[in-house]
Amino acid sequence: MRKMRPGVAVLALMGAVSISACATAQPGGRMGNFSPLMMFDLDRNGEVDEAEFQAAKERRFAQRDADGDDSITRAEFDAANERMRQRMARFGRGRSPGGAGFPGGRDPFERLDGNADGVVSKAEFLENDGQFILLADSNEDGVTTRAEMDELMSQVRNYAGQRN
Ligand SMILES: [Ca+2]
Ligand SMILES: [Ca+2]
Ligand SMILES: [Ca+2]
Repeated sequence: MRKMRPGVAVLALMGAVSISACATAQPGGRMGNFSPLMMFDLDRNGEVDEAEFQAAKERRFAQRDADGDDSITRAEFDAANERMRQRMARFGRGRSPGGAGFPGGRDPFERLDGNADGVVSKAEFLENDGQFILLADSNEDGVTTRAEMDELMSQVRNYAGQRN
């Protein structure tokens, strides 16, 4: 019995994973082995457990909260994304992953901003960031493995292919 359906939930994820979907569309590049799991796999052992997931979200929040006031403005969020784009460009990717809009529809900032007040609080970020990690944990053992993430990614790609 499969818990996950490649439908609404996957569609909701597509904004979050659009960067990796672009990366895997270029299998010959050096980013061909990129997985969104890596953004949370702090010890690089190929899986993310619950404590690591929380720690990674704390770190990701701190990376985006440039002025350290425990909230992320749109400007801070955009600046952090720009830094990520530049880092990915150094990995040899010619195309900017942020340039093509968000195939999932919703802007990632709006998805994080739960109460839509234009600012992402730390509580909102910790609640909403990286939900695809939880969704990918198909056997619900609290650990998301690279294989589980690859499975989710292939479902997202299949679903995107059906829509195009
Ligand atoms: Ca890990
Ligand atoms: Ca801030
Ligand atoms: Ca699992």
